[in-house]
Amino acid sequence: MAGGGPKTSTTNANTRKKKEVKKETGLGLSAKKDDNFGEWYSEVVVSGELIEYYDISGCYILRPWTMSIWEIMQAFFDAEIKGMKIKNCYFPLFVSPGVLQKEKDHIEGFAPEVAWVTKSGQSDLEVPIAIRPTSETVMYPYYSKWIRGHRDLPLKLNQWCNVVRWEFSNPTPFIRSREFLWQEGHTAFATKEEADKEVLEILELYNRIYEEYLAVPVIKGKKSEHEKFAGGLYTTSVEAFIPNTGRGIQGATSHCLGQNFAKMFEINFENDKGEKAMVWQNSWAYSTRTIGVMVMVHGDDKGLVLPPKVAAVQVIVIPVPYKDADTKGIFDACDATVETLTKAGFRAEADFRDNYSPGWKYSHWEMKGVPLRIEIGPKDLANEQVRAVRRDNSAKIDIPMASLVEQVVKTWDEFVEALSQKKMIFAPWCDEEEVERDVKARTKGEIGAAKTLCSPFEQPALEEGTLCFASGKPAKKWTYWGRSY
Ligand code: 87F
Repeated sequence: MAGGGPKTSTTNANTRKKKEVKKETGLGLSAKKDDNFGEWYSEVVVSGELIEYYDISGCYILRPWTMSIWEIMQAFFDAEIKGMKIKNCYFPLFVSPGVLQKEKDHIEGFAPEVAWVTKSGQSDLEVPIAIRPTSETVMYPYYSKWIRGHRDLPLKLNQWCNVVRWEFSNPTPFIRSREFLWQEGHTAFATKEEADKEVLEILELYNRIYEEYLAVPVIKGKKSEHEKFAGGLYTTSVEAFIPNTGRGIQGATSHCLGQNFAKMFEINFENDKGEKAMVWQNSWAYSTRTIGVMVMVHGDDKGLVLPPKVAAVQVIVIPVPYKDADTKGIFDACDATVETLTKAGFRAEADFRDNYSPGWKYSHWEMKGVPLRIEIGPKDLANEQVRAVRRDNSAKIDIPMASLVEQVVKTWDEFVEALSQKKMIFAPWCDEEEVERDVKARTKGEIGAAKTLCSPFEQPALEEGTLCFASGKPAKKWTYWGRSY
């Protein structure tokens, strides 16, 4: 490369300078995502306050910033599976060696990864006890006990838990750790058709976690015979791709186990014809690996970039007071902004700490990946506006305080008032074209005629007896209104 020498030395000098800055302020990453991806990832999960390293290799502390992401995805998935009549349960962490050996074939390849408890205090246990790497062998003896007749089916259980796999290859936070959190679903059906259907329904939920919550594109598909879970009949998965490493990564799996485990654990039932039959089983899981994939895909040289749906803080409001500015006015405007956003359903916070400069706070919240920063300084206060800066693309826009969020109106007077304040309006409407035309005509004038923007697909509940803001007739739907280009 032409001019490689001087450029390299400048880069070195820059890196050194960066490192010094990092030391002084504790901010900034010393590795760049495109130059040294591995180093960048290790730094960003710690500096973004997701992870703290621990003194046992391959184990990591999941800090609150991580747990809030996990809990948001958990709330979604848990509600969805409850809607599918899957029930939560909890089986013990420990596995007796007897049952673990029972399904030798499937455990064989995995055996080196099983961790064992061999002592209590100073004395050796009579029989060592395994720690669950997954719970087939823990749960299925009880499936055999609980399932007797076709009326006991389907049996659909899930548990949210930790599992331990004593990995020897290079540990990576979230992606490959010796202990991780997951949900594991284990279901049993009378027919293969029911099992097949569920495999795909669960896979679609995994697809939605990645695409809707983590904004990571994935491919749904079926694993080859070679790559499938050896204990099962077939494996489906969602696969993501990490552009920086050029590697694919398994995002979650949904297996049809067929009748292999039913044979091993004697999970039989009397079918509706009075004959003895074997159940068809599925198992499926997604883990905290999802968070690692999201960090790898979206993070940049300034730190994490969190998708709004999973960010614990979606909007961070930062006061920018100058020496002789109206500090109280600015702080009050920050408070009011947080209140407006919170009322509208956003997770918003203000950073009022007086021992950090606004610049430091910008870097801090960028490192943590908060999707939107709102700055309020003296000029903003004077103009009754805020400055909004997006984390993902650094786009900056000034937004009038009045139009930060849409205004919900119920009456004509409220509508006119909101319109004069240049707000976007959300109102119950009777859905009659004549009324729509009438609103346009009545608002025509200096501020410009208002029209319908759209009725969102996701409709909030419309309480019984709600009236149209314009006609007073029974409202049929919620609709956005405003002046439009
Ligand atoms: C490690 C040690 C022992 C993966 C292991 O994917 C056993 C295993 O069975 C093991 N690592 N597996 C496969 C897990 C299969 C299956 N279990 C339930 C899932 C979804 C959830």
